[in-house]
Amino acid sequence: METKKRYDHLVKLVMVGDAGIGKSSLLSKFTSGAFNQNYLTTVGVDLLFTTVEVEQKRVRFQLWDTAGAERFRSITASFYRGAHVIIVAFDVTNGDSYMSLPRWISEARRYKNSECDVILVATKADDDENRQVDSDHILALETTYGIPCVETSAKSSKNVNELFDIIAHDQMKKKEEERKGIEKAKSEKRKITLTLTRRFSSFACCS
Ligand SMILES: Nc1nc2c(ncn2[C@@H]2O[C@H](COP(=O)(O)OP(=O)(O)O)[C@@H](O)[C@H]2O)c(=O)[nH]1
Ligand SMILES: [Mg+2]
Repeated sequence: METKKRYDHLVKLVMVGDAGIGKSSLLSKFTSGAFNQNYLTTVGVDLLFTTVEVEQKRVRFQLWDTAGAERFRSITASFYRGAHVIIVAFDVTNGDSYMSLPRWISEARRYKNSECDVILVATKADDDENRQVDSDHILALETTYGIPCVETSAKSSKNVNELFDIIAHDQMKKKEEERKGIEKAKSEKRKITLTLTRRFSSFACCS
């Protein structure tokens, strides 16, 4: 019996950034809707799946968490391979994680495919009391790197679904355009072949 495909588009997304900045919390909030203050350090679990619907199409997310490897800077090229989206994250309550961004961004740019998008995500936007990175610094990031930045909070849910919704929309549009591009290229090739055949046949007829 034929099994029905459970999604229309698959998006491989990897998330990087310093340890303890809330990467696992954000991914788990998005996939399960839950936030756990005592979230344990990610050990072993490094892959989550979830599907969202965008304009009657199902976009399947394959979400790669670092499984604690970022602690030892032991993330390898294979982690980034085939990613459609890389989220480089930092924590607004942790200035060091903001200072680490250039390193993470250059690593992402080194390993990513040319088609892969990089997005900056600020985490823990709910925690005003401990905030060290203000919105002006975040805006400056966008200008410096030419990469969009979104402020989120896994705790308050701020921009969590919105972030992944935008990514899903973007990726879907990109894939549809790619598909149309391929179809257009195919039909143009057909046109060229047809013109050639016509030219040759008229040539043949007059010889
Ligand atoms: N206030 C606040 N704390 C958060 C948020 N997200 C994560 N945390 C806390 O930050 C700590 C590290 O989170 P975790 O997701 O394990 O970070 P990771 O090492 O980057 O995966 C945990 O104690 C979380 O409860 C958030 O949005 N707001
Ligand atoms: Mg983690």
